[in-house]
Amino acid sequence: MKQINNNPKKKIFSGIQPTNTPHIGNYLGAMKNWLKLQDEYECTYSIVDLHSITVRQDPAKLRKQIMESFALLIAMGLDPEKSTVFVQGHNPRHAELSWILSCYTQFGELSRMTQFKDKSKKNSDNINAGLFTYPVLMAADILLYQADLVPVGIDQKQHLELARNIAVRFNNAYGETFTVPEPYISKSTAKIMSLQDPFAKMSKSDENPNSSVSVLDDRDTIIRKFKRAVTDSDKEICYKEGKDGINNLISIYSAATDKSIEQIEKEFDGKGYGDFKIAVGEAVSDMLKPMQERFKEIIKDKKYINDLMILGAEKAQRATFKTLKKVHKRVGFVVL
Ligand code: ATP
Ligand code: LTN
Repeated sequence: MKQINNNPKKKIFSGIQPTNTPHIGNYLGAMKNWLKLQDEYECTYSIVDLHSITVRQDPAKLRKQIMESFALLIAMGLDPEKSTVFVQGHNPRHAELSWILSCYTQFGELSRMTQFKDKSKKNSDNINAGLFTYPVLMAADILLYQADLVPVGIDQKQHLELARNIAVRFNNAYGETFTVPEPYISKSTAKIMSLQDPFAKMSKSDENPNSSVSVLDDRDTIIRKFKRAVTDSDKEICYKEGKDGINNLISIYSAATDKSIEQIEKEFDGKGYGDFKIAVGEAVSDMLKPMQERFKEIIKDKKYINDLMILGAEKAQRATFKTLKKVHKRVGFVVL
């Protein structure tokens, strides 16, 4: 008899590019939420290697970073049995659905994507077609797994909006095929700013190493980077308009310690920026320590990582067979 599940868990999909070691912006803006959601939802998390080659990568370095990013997700506490943790390129259905959805996406829509505009300015010698169609691949990632929710930082909101539009357009043309996904964005950590420029997002591709804290930085490096963080010439540690550097540090400290802004303002009442910056560095280092220790163990065991990648690939492929077949039928392909 067919089992009827009246209360299926809602589905989550998210991804991170293996372009560099994740920074605390990636961790607080996205990855930490991934962990929080894994018990309540059916989660699928991916190292999106296909996305990363829209910008030139050194092959040996990319391979190492895919292994490391995957190991970090496990070290962070994602459970590969409970959730699906996999490398995007290990499930060929992403690229296949991406092609189909690109025929349901307008050139004008893609031209409006602010990340495309920013990245083409930064990589003016390599404005390739992949950089332009990248949001379609992201839509395919999400829609292929029928995700209800997508935990990301605020910079991905526009891409998610596009994924929703593509889903609605396809559903309207062919009948219900895709779940229309919602963004899941944590307010206080949606956009962690650069430590060197509080008006720019902390970014993996920033050339200044002092602008971001990698999740694998050691304690001394973390504290040194926070000590050098650009703030203002004021003295008061409080969260208010115009104090962008301090506001960013308060958000980071709050996320690392689970203290509220009021508690933090009270704690540092009468103290100077110097003390506060050291406290933020220490708190961030404490937050990252368990993950760093597990990472050191996992990364030594290549077979373990490989086996988990195979498990993830199998689960990802199994989860997407039905949806892609349905899409083929709906558009009129001959399904064997
Ligand atoms: P780049 O800046 O080089 O494009 P990235 O730092 O944005 O890279 P991604 O792998 O593209 O890294 O992003 C992974 C996740 O981290 C996404 O959900 C993204 O929204 C989130 N994220 C990235 N930067 C920040 C940030 N500064 N604050 C909060 N979340 C962020
Ligand atoms: N585009 C995202 C990474 C990404 C993603 C996804 C995030 C690729 N596919 C699907 C959420 C869901 C980025 O550059 N941060």
